[in-house]
Formats: sequence, structure tokens, C-alpha cells
Amino acid sequence: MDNPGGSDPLVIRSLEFMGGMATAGGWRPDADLPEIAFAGRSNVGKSSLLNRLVKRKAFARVSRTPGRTREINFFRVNDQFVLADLPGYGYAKISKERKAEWRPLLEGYLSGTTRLAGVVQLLDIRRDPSDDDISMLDFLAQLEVPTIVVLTKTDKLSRGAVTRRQDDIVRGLMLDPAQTISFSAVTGEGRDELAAAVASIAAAYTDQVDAGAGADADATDLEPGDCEE
Ligand SMILES: Nc1nc2c(ncn2[C@@H]2O[C@H](COP(=O)(O)OP(=O)(O)OP(=O)(O)O)[C@@H](O)[C@H]2O)c(=O)[nH]1
Ligand SMILES: [Mg+2]
Repeated sequence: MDNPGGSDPLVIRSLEFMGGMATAGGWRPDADLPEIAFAGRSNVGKSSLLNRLVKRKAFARVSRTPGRTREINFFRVNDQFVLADLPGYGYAKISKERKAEWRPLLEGYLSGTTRLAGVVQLLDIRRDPSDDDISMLDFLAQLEVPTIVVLTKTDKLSRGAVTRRQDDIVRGLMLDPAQTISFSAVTGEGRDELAAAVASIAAAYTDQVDAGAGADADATDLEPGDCEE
């Protein structure tokens, strides 16, 4: 057992691959659950992080060659929420045509998903954020969607360097340290912290929708012309 203390903040009871969305406006699964998307440049470790998060070795496909995840892949977790593995951006060797498809796909998904509860933005802890990373964070800020920043591949650095790089990135991007998680898909560092954050974003979204649905239901109970007594 991974967590003998039984304190796993995200126990995976069911996990289902729902399919992939290949083009903006193309097929996507029904959006009846809150969705949490995983974004970041190609090769930053999105698919590896998802596998760690759900504790499966090869659920999301991990690539040797950057640019492997070409569609938005959807995974349903515990019949409670959906995780969306986004294709990576910013890989220089991908053809221009493919790049031209990505931006509308990513932006269309992010701005068109009515139940987007949050986004996990990945950055490689060893690298300075790229222009693409910064425009993605700006785009998410404009959407006002709750965003968690995960700094990946911490196993490649010493403890001291991890702390230093984390401080630099948080300061450089003016991030909220409480919304920033250091992570390694190799050692599992940060998995439980991320799992707790994802579960809490999904739960907060569901609570908000339930509260909103209650208000709507009250409103529609009133027929035009209805009045009390
Ligand atoms: N050392 C180390 N390697 C990692 C980690 N996460 C991912 N990798 C490696 O980085 C490479 C890319 O990982 P992926 O998970 O496929 O990255 P991705 O962001 O999904 O890439 P695209 O699908 O191309 O956008 C693979 O060789 C992984 O094994 C990590 O935390 N530590
Ligand atoms: Mg991937």
C-alpha cells in the first residue's frame, strides 16, 4: 500500500479513459462533471504527473519524443470529476501546421468548457518559464479559472537547488506560494499535495454549482404572475 496511514487525499476508486478531442469544436465527452486540465510545454511531464496522481504506471501515455500527446485526453475519476491531459505547446520541431491546430484546440477547450473547475499549469523547475508559459498563465488569469502551478522534475536537482529555483520562479512570476507545488513523477514528491489540491478544486466547484442550481430552481418555481397570498 502506498499510504499505510490511510490519509490519501484522493483515493482512486474508479478511473476511465473517455476519449480524445482532436480539433477545436470536434468531438469531446459530455461535460457533465467538473474538469481539471493539465497544461504545460511539451515534455514538461504532464502525462507522467497524471499517472502518478492516479497511481497507475501507464494510464496517460508518456513520451520519449516530445509532442506525443496530440489530442486532449479525458479521464473520469471516481465518477466525480474529469482530468484533461492537454497536448504540450512550444516544441520547436513540430510542424507549423500542427502548431496552427494546437492553439485553437487549447484555447477553444479552455475558454469553451463550461465546467472547467481549474487548471494545473506545469513548469520544469530547472528552466526559466518560456514566453509560451507566460502567455498561458496570462490567459488563465484572464479566464479567472483557479490555477495551481506545479514545478516538475525536482528529482533532477538537489534539495537546496529545488528551494532556490522554487523561490525564483514564484518571485519572477508573482505566484502565490500556497498555489505552487514542487513535484517529481519519479519519487512521488508532491503527489499527495497535488491530489489534495485537485480534490478540493473539484469539490469547491461542485459546491458552487449545487448552490447555483438551488437558486435557479427557486427562481423557476415562480411562474409569471405568481405572488404570495
Ligand atoms: N526525472 C524525471 N523525468 C520526468 C519527470 N516527469 C516526466 N519525466 C520524463 O520527461 C519526459 C516527458 O514526459 P511526459 O510525461 O510524456 O511529458 P508531457 O508533458 O506529457 O509531454 P507531451 O505529451 O509531449 O506534451 C519523459 O521521458 C518522462 O519520463 C520527473 O518528474 N522526473
Ligand atoms: Mg503528454
